[in-house]
Amino acid sequence: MTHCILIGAPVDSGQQRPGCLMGPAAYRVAGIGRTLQSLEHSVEDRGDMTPGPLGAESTQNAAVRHLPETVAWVRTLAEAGERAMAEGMPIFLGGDHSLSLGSVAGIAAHARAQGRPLFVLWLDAHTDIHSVATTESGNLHGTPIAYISGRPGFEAFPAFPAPVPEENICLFGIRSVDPAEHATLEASDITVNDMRVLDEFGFAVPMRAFLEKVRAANGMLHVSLDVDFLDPSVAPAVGTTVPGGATFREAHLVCELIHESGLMTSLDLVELNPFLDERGKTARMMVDLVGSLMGRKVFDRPTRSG
Ligand code: NNH
Ligand code: MN
Ligand code: MN
Ligand code: MN
Repeated sequence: MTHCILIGAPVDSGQQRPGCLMGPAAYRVAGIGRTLQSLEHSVEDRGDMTPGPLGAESTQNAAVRHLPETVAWVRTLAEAGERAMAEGMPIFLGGDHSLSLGSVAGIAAHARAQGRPLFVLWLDAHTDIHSVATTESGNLHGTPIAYISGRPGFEAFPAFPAPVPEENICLFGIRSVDPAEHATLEASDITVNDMRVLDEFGFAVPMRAFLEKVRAANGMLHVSLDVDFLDPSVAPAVGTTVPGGATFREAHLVCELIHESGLMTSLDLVELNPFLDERGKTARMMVDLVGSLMGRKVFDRPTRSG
């Protein structure tokens, strides 16, 4: 049994299509609390966070939008995340992906205090490794991987507490990479499981390889699940759909493997835009995936082959 701490993060400032701020409400309506309770977990809903007072942060990059608001969210969510880690498993209900600038900062601070390495699994169509200084779209939801891996360009933000080593980061489901991101990743030790890799090896083999690395290091595992990891046919409610994503079964398999590993210590659910949904379909899909991540299965049996 896990003590699940729901943290509403109605962040909408990291991209330009309003609606992600309705995400936390949609997850509650779709039954995230009931789903977790039905799996025998205890659930504590801390409600929706609000960002602290805005500062006067600025950047040379004129494209960047909502910098002070994003920095304010980072402070609020980092504090909420660090506090929740001491008491259970934080589940951040987003909100766009810029919320992970804050959630992972808080979790990294906790992991450092515990003296344990942190690993990050990024389930996403995108690599989100722009820096504030170089993003061309100016949408800060495209930057968290750069911040958490300790890259430069985040002078306006609180210093990242304990940068996550590149070898501990796994991007999974990738199929949309901007040129600057491509160059950064080519020169890094971040694992990029793009769809080409997943088509050839399937989802299970690369996922197990990463989970084994986490286990061998006695690491903590943060999972960041972007709605656009999924194929638009099963998850239309996201501003940045990209064709060719994880199917219903592939996504559940990934979640089941993560659950069986017993390694996940925190979770973000990001980019759901309920305004774009079809009668709650995507919100329900995401809640169902949380069910698989937290132990729902058809039969209880050892599932490793052999
Ligand atoms: N790479 C693009 C940008 O920086 C898109 C990022 N959009 C996402 N990320 N949805 O997951 O604007
Ligand atoms: Mn705006
Ligand atoms: Mn993302
Ligand atoms: Mn994405």
